[in-house]
Amino acid sequence: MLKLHHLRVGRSVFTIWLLEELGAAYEMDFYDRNEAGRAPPELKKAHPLGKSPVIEDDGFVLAESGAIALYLLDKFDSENKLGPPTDDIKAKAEWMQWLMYSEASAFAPMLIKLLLSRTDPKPPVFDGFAAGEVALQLGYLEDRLEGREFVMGDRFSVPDIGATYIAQMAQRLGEIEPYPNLQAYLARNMARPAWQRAMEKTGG
Ligand SMILES: N[C@@H](CCC(=O)N[C@@H](CS)C(=O)NCC(=O)O)C(=O)O
Repeated sequence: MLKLHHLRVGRSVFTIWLLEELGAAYEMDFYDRNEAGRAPPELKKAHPLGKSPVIEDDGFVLAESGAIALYLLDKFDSENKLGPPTDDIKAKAEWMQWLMYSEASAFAPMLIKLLLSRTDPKPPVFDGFAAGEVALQLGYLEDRLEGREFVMGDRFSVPDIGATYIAQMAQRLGEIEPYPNLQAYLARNMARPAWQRAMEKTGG
């Protein structure tokens, strides 16, 4: 059976959410962060980077949320409920852009902001960069969600999982307040039964 290596608390819960959306059969190994908030060394037995999520499927090991998501779609989404549009290469490319966006452009400024929240005094160069970039990325998502229920329109699909991760980070960092579309989007996605099941299975 497919196994997910899940580090508490972190982005692998979003892979669990996808597995739940897909109705996939899977098992989990759980890991807890150390006092410094880092992954324990045992996770390196699953994958050399020692990060989570990592999946194992019949001896095949795969890291990176986006790549894992595409593999899970190929394996479990035969009706293409959560995958890209298939009849228009531009719509498909746009879907890919949103899939990659959360781990690429959006994540780095959020991580800098998170690290700064644990730093005192804050180096002005980093502080200024993070403030501007977080506003740029969250403003971009906010504009994208104007008149749209999900990032690709009226259909929930895999890029919404990463975008929800960014929205949740924004909320945890106290940055979401100026963005009403993003707040409503986060609430809407976290009300989904599959998200609720992921919360129950991981303890939140
Ligand atoms: N780009 C990777 C990032 C993986 C990653 O950094 N995961 C974090 C959890 S949110 C982690 O394992 N951190 C533990 C550490 O670096 O010690 C992905 O999308 O899966």
